[in-house]
Amino acid sequence: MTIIGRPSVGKSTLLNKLCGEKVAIVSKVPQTTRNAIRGIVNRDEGQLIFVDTPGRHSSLKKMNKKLMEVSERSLAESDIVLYVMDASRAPGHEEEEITRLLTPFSAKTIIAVNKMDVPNVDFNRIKDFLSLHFSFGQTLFAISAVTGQGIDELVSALFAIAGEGHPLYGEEYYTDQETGFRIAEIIREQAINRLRQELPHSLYVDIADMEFKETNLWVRAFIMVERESQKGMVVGKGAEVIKAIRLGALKELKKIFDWKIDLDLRVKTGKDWRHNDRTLKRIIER
Ligand SMILES: Nc1nc2c(ncn2[C@@H]2O[C@H](COP(=O)(O)OP(=O)(O)OP(=O)(O)O)[C@@H](O)[C@H]2O)c(=O)[nH]1
Ligand SMILES: [Mg+2]
Repeated sequence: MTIIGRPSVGKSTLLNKLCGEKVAIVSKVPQTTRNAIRGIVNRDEGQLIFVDTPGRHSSLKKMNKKLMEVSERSLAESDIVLYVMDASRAPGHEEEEITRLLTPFSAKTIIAVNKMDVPNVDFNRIKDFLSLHFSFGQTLFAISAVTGQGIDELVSALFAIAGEGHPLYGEEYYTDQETGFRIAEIIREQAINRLRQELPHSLYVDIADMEFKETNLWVRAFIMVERESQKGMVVGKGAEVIKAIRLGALKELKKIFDWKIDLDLRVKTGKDWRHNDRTLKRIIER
């Protein structure tokens, strides 16, 4: 099933909570997720497969259009849609566009209103919006992907409507992402969380080389920026920023993988990569 919603509503945080593992990266910066990211939930009732998608945002920029295609493709392939909304923000123009997009799928859509842990959230504001713009029937869940409030009820409801089927993955799987992609994403998350302004949107991570050397996994990765002038900001004074990104990434990777990882991390310019069709295709469609 597809997890869909506008940027920063907590889709990736929810996916991680559902799977009990860090499957997708999370940040305060909107449009963190750039790919369809699969998370697998195994319970006594069976298996559910979730696909996290890039936040729906209205912009005609080349990269945004590619990101929007990712969620539309996933939507078309899904039996169930999990529409995530943010209780702490008023629904606006973007939310109206999402309800329009989801109208043909309304019979198979479940709505989760996230961030219910934020003080003074206005749940009724969301209800009123939905009754105006969407036929949502009984399927509205108040949750917090951070505290876990309402998650069990949501999962039970999802199992109930998913019906019986054969598990696609072995029980030990919680995602199907390749190692190189996960490493690149963790590095990107650490970079996003340490950089400001436009920089988080201006970068991607390229794994140039990856090789097992006895018990260690040796990785050479590049943080790719759009312009030569951005390199200095990623490196920082006395290389402080890139060192912090590297150490932060190693700490996170240690939680995910059993092997020791040697990470050679550098910064490189991929001039105007956000306007390059081939690069966009490679990093978004994969
Ligand atoms: N208080 C609170 N914050 C949350 C909750 N869920 C997510 N957040 C925060 O909201 C921000 C965005 O979370 P993400 O999970 O990256 O949001 P997303 O919808 O995947 O965003 P995109 O990938 O950009 O579309 C992060 O700072 C999260 O910590 C929640 O239930 N409560
Ligand atoms: Mg996300």
